[in-house]
Amino acid sequence: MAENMTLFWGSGSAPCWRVMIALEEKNLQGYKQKLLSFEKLEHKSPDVLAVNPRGQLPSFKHGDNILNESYAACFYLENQFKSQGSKLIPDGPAEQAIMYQRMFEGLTFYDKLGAVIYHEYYVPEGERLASAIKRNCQNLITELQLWEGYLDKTGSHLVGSSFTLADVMVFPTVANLYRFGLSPERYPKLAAYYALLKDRPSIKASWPPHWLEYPKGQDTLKDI
Ligand SMILES: N[C@@H](CCC(=O)N[C@@H](CS)C(=O)NCC(=O)O)C(=O)O
Repeated sequence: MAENMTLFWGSGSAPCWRVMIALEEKNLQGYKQKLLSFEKLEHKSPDVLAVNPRGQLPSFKHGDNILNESYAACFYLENQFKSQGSKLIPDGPAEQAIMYQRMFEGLTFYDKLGAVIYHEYYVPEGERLASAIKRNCQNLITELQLWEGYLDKTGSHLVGSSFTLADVMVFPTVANLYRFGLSPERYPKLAAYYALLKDRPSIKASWPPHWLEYPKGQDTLKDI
């Protein structure tokens, strides 16, 4: 069933990881895949541009259906393979409301994280402003406190005790926090969430290969 699916992806990219977790959860192993190098600009190759004119990853195809947005691909997979593998959208209105809310808040969380960890990458040295760095860090701290509070209420996963699309979307962001040196002691609920999910089979099977190859990450977030 997965043979007519193709995924172009990059190691460590949270959006790519979301799609890979969803594919695993829906038992869609065996899809065609190509791991591309951002450094070598392989995401701007003709093969990717044919699927995704922005030249971004993930770029995903199922038959003739193109889904090059991670959220779109994950919703599609859940809806097309509803009765296969894990059920990722709960039925209850209260659970669904929290799930949708957390999924989309997850985009803000990812943006605020990106503003801190990619600052040096995007802003040339002479143009970096201490005030912007401070504001970006403060924005990230606000997010971390919010997510600590959410996890404090739910206890384990983002929507109560079952794994949902909210976890598919947000876990890769949380894993990046630790890859970039967040203190587990300062944010204990996030640390417990990370510890709970990091060995889940779908997550383990799709763990970024370069993180396995080079287990030591960066310490960008150590003082956050
Ligand atoms: N909204 C897209 C974002 C995808 C995205 O930003 N991908 C990054 C890698 S994490 C990328 O391809 N960046 C290269 C570029 O924009 O040229 C999604 O959720 O799939």
